[in-house]
Amino acid sequence: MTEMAEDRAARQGKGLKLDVEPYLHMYQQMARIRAFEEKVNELYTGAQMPGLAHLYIGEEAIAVGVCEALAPQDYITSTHRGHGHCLAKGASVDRMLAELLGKEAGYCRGKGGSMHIADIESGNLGANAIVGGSAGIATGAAFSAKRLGDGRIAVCFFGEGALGQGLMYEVMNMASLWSLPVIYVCENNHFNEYTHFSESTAGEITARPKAFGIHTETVDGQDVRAVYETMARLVERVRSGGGPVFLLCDTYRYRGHHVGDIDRSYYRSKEEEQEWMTNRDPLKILSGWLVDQGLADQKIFDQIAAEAKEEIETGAEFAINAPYPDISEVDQHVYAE
Ligand SMILES: Cc1ncc(C[n+]2csc(CCOP(=O)(O)OP(=O)(O)O)c2C)c(N)n1
Repeated sequence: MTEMAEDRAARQGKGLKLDVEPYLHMYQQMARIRAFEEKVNELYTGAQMPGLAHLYIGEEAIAVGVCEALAPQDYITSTHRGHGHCLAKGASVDRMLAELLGKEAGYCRGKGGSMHIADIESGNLGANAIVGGSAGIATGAAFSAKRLGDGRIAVCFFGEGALGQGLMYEVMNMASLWSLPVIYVCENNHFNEYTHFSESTAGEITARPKAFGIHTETVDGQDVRAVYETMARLVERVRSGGGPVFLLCDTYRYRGHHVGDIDRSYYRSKEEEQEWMTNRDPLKILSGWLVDQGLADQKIFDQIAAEAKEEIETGAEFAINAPYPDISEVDQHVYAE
């Protein structure tokens, strides 16, 4: 049983109220990610941000539920849709926004942009513009952790589209053979760019890791409590030498594939989007549950949203006013040896 589940059982047994703080913290993390992404959209549409960004709005419960179950020293790798993963693992809003705006204070001195944020201090080995690209990095990190015996584990976030990449199968094979401490977290938001996953992925997704003998579970990616509790159990299993696992999360991105993908009617309906936003929203699911339990009221959620917005606005102001890197360093820090 996870710590939160134990606490729940113990308190319910004694007729005590649940400890609300961990849940409010998860709500706050999701609200921060949403406010961040809304700001990115605003910066893009206001022509203040160069390049594109792929928004994570709608998928927040996965990044938060997963990262809450990890230790600070554990590794993650991320994707082109990576802002939520970076924030959930502890990246700074200021430095992320500075990176998106091409400023020197950014995580890559402004030379990587949205899809290349890495933050070694928080264990984030990097977002990756290559679909499936980070699977090798996460599996390599797990291999190093096992060799060093340092107790770390690695989480590899990826979209279901990455299952079309051969690298995924090479690494799952190695991870299984060598019993590596790695968790493959597949975020199935139903689309690869503008194509429904049923048109690009044959058979059952879960059959693929199972073919390598990898323990596989499925979770509702809109329910942060379910993601957290599943992950906490899986983390314990992997950390204690149980070998790799694969977690399939069912989710949905509310916005376009990227910020410029406005008219989506040719590949999905407005009704479908509305259904997810109304009935499957991760923030509403958690707040609704907390209210039902008598643990919180709407005032708290409004306050958290206002604080998140303020933090993001302050970060954006910092990033907008920050200097660009000097022209003399245009060819520096862009090549890894
Ligand atoms: C190797 C590679 N092929 C194609 C692309 C172009 N591309 C960028 S995102 C994307 C779809 C990815 O879908 P998925 O992995 O499910 O992630 P999602 O965007 O749904 O989060 C594609 C095909 C790429 N970046 N890298």
